[in-house]
Amino acid sequence: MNKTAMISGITGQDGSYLLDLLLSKGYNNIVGIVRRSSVSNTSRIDHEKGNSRITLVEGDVTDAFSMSQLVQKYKPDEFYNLAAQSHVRTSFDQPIYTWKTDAEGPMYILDSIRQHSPHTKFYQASTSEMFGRAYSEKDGEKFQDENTTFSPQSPYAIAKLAAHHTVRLYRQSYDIFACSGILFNHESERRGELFVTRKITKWIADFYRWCELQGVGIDPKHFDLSNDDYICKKDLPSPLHRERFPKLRLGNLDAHRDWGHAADYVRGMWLILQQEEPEDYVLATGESNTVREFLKTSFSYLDCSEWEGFVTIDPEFYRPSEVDYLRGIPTKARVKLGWAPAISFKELVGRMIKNDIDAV
Ligand code: NAP
Ligand code: F7E
Repeated sequence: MNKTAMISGITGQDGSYLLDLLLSKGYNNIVGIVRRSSVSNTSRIDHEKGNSRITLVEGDVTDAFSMSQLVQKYKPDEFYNLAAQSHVRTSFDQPIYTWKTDAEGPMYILDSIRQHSPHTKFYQASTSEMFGRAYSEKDGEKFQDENTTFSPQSPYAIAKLAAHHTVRLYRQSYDIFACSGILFNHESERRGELFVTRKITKWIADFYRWCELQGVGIDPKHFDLSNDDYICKKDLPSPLHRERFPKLRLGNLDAHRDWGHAADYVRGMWLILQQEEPEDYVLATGESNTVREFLKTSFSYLDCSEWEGFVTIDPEFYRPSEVDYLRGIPTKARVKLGWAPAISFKELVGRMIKNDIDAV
């Protein structure tokens, strides 16, 4: 297929799955924008190292000059802007940096397209975080879809909402094929280790291996759990004895999220750019679970039902403002794109647990 796609954020979770998808679709040139870094940041795409259909170029979305140069040089058929400071908690500590990357970055790219490559189709990674505390209600059920109002609750969500409006403005004002996918949480075996799902599955995998070394199963009966910080093997001289394992430290376990698998969601991104008309779409599973349910399902894969004693609630991981309930209804994507997620919540958790256990 004689098509050039440009991906910012190619080294991230979604960028790496999108790369796999576009290669499978036969794109003959995929240009990935990589930030300069003192150590390699390409581990998620190294499995495609040496593929002549991939060109990696240095660039940063906060640098308008570099965006303009790249768009002018490659004039891509499609531009997927996945680059972002994507961690919500971090955005409270680094709001300006988040704004520059997540709000100004997309504007630089869109304006480069307007000036130098108006035929380029543009995809923006919008987010369910833009809904914040807002929801719609039908028959007593809460949900969000394309008609739900926005009520952002973090610097991250505010920056993403600014970008979302920028996309709409450039589409309406300059006739650019620019679309936003409003994606609900999607995770995977390649998820960053500071997001709650991967933090949980990685901790469980490490703990599982540690238990194996101790010659015991994951069962509270083998442990003294009275210490807030450590899980100690029973019948040892003191809790400071070396045979102890740090507890899993988490914040709010009651937040609801609509979790899907990233491989399904990048397929949706691609479909959005293959339509006749540029439009915005919600991609979600329609199912919402709490962090507590994610924990329960994760531990259940190791036949452990009494996991509470392994977890410590740490105020450090609470946010100044929380998004309590997210459940997306992707009817528009199902009807217009023919999109539906193939991987269930339970399968997602199982895949992440297996991957982390295999990796330890
Ligand atoms: P991720 O794993 O954190 O990846 C972010 C990517 O952006 C990385 O490749 C990162 O590069 C790159 N990046 C950050 N700042 C940059 C800059 N200034 N210039 C160029 N590249 C930069 O995020 P993800 O989960 O794949 O998410 C992809 C996009 O979807 C993000 O925009 C995110 O906000 C959005 N989103 C994600 C979800 C989700 O649940 N995953 C849901 C809705 C929307 P390094 O590798 O060098 O750090
Ligand atoms: O938090 C709670 C936390 O950081 C999920 C990003 O991809 O999805 C992601 O944002 C929930 C929150 O994801 C910990 O308070 C409890 O309620 O995994 P998260 P997120 O904030 O939902 C959206 C759609 C995006 O767009 C973002 O880019 O889990 N939680 N304890 C914790 N969260 C973290 N990170 N760490 C904890 O220890």
